[in-house]
Amino acid sequence: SDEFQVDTDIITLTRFILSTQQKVQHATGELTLLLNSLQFAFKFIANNIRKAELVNLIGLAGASNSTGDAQKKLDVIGDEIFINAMKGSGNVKVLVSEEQEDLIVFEGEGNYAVVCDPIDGSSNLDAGVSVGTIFGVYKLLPGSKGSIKDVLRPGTEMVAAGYTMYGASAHLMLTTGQGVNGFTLDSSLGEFILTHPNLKINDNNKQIFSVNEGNTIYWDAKIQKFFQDLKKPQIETGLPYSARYIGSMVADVHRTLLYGGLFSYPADSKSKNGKLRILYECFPMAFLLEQAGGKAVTDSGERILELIPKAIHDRSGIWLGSIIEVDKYLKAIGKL
Ligand code: P6P
Repeated sequence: SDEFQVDTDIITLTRFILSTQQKVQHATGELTLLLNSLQFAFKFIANNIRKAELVNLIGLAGASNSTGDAQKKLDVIGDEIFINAMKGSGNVKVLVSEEQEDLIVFEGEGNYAVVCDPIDGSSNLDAGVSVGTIFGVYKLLPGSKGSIKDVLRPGTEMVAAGYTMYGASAHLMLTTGQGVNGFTLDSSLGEFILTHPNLKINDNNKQIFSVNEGNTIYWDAKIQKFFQDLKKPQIETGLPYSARYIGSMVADVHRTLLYGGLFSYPADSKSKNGKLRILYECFPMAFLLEQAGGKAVTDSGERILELIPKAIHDRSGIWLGSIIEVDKYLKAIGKL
């Protein structure tokens, strides 16, 4: 027949947020407004990443960011887009960005603090690897006028977190503390559409580990042994684990959320506190994994979300994935 299936009742991110807002007691609609400003930033960044290959935005911008990494033009553009979107939202008071040495305090009466890595994994951009924006949201502390105290807090106090991965399409994975929901950008509509409702991590013992084995000689002996053991035939399956490592946290975590397995970036003798940043890489990913029925711990087996950063660019070792996989690590270090 010449008829074609049209879903005339799609759930956009805006509609989804409004529906969840109605369920949250005393919701003022402010978080809804903030999430709409966030989604604008994601659409604008996605648009620029798409164009990057065409107008050759990729390539060194000359400057270097607060943590000394060589900065790519898209990093600069992503950071500016994000800062302007948060400033324009009218309800963000404090902003921490991986690209900014110090936190930014906006004028106005905003009630939220946002932490973000505007383009995480950007060193892979030239290779066409999926990169992403990672973000977390805190409500300002009671009576706060906006200061560093609003963000040097445990991840358990975040009210929202997630990432948008810019791959074949843009995928937004979002939690506001009631589970994880995934949205895919329909660029012809300019809307994020709900495509992964109430996402739960695949915990069917999918034996994948994801770590940069180039750091093996820098790991402590227990961690070296842990990964050596994963490479042997496992009791449950008679097979060794598969190794999958992209080197872009958003892409590696996205695969872990959808397929299961274990992702890790341990601290080592080269990076004593680990490489990934607590506020805008570890916390948002840990929040998502826990809300999807997974787990996220530090090298010593503590819950990532209970860390309290001392400085806005502090780092931590991190192990995240399905409970069954993270528990194997906890057993290996005698925490279970
Ligand atoms: P390595 C990308 O630069 C990043 O910050 C994360 O996205 C990624 O997980 C990690 O660093 C990769 O680091 O040392 O394995 O190249």
